[in-house]
This record gives sequence, C-alpha cells and structure tokens, in this order.
Amino acid sequence: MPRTATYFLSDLHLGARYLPDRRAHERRVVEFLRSIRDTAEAVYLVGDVLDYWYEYRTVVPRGYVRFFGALAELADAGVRITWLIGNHDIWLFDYLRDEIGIEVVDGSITRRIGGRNFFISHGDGLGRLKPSFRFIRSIFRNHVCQKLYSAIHPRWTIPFAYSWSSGSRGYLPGHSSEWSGKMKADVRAWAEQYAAEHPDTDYIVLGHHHVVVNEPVGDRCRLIILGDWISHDSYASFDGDTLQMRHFASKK
Ligand SMILES: [Mn+2]
Repeated sequence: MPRTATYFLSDLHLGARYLPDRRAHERRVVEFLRSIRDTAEAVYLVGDVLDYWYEYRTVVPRGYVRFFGALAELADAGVRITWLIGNHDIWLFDYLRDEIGIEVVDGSITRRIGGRNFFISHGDGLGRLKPSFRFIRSIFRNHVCQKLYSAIHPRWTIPFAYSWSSGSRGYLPGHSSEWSGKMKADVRAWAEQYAAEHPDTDYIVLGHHHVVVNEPVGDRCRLIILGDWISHDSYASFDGDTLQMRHFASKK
C-alpha cells in the first residue's frame, strides 16, 4: 500500500493523573500508531500529547516508553512526524528531535499537503486570551523562568506539575467539553477572520478544545478541531484531497 495519508491528532494527555488506567491509555495510542504504519506519509501531533514533560539538558522524566517507541518505529520507517507543542507539553526541547527524529514546532504552521493548504496549531494562543492565561503562557515560555525552574530538583516540580495540570482544566473523565457557547463563538470568530485574511486556506486544524469539529468556515475553508484521546479517541486523516474525522476503535 502506498504511504499517502497524513494523520492529525491532539490532546492525548498521556500520563495524566486523572486517567483511570494510564498504561491502557498509552497502549491504545500505540495500537493506533501501529495501525497507520503502512499508510502514513506524515503525522501531525497537534499539542498536549503529554500531560506534563520537562526535559533537562542531561535528564528526561520517566514514562511514555511504549509511546516514544511507537513514534520511533514510524520515524525509522520514513514517516515524517511533526509535533506542535501545546500548553501541557511546552517544554519539549531537542531530546525527541534528536533521539527519535521528529520536528518540534512552537506555535502555528502553514503547510501545503497534497493539493490543499493547511493552517495547523494547538490553538491555545489564538484569539482573545484571558489575561491570566496570557500571563502564565508568557512565563512558561520565558527562557529565564525556564532556567530557574530547571534548577529546582524535579522531585518537587514534577508532582507539583501533575497535580496543577489535573486541577487547571475541567477535562476530567465524564466532563467532556461541548462545542457551544462562548468557546464556540470565540474560536469561530477567530477562524472566520483567519479564513478571510488567508483566502487560500483549505483547512484550519486545531486541538486544545477537546471537541470534535469539522465544519465550514468562510467561503472554502473548513475548521477542524481534533477532539482528544480522553473521551473521543479521535483523529483526522487526509488522503491528499479530502480530510475526514475518525474515531479509533481498538481491536483489543
Ligand atoms: Mn491544550
């Protein structure tokens, strides 16, 4: 089978302390990655793939072994992997780039894939941000703050980070978000404006909101929100012409 498909997924939140069975969750993701091995030309991980990660110059956190292994198998088989960082996996620096051979991107990218133009972003930094979220976002990305943080022993920072991460969002099991209200209005307003300013865009692909969305925006563009791997096990597949949202069904 020729490798012609591009896959997009986001918000796996691997390692999240609120997952009922973290190992089973990781195995499901690995099963998915293996299932696309023969068809994938490229994979886009659109942020919040890990619930928390902080790599030091010489040391990395425990965990994610099977997941990293599955990514490495894909990369070694020639699949191009691009990981756009989210607001949970901000501190991915050069380890996975060098160790696995993936591209790590901070921010948004535009790509021409097949015959279509894509805008891809985790989405947490788009549109109007709450001042408190904007402030935290700038602290987290500040190099001096990162240096200071990395000087604290991880025996204190890692447990703190996991509990903060669980408490900071309402995405606990059974509390999936809905595509409605202010969130929908804000994201759509931003997307309408982007599509108007970039009329050659075919797909805006976002994560972050934990909802599955595939709907028109502007004259020719579609807004895609990738869902998550907490309630939806969702991903998008693109065959060079059309993009489809799907839900992974584990065979195990
Ligand atoms: Mn997010």
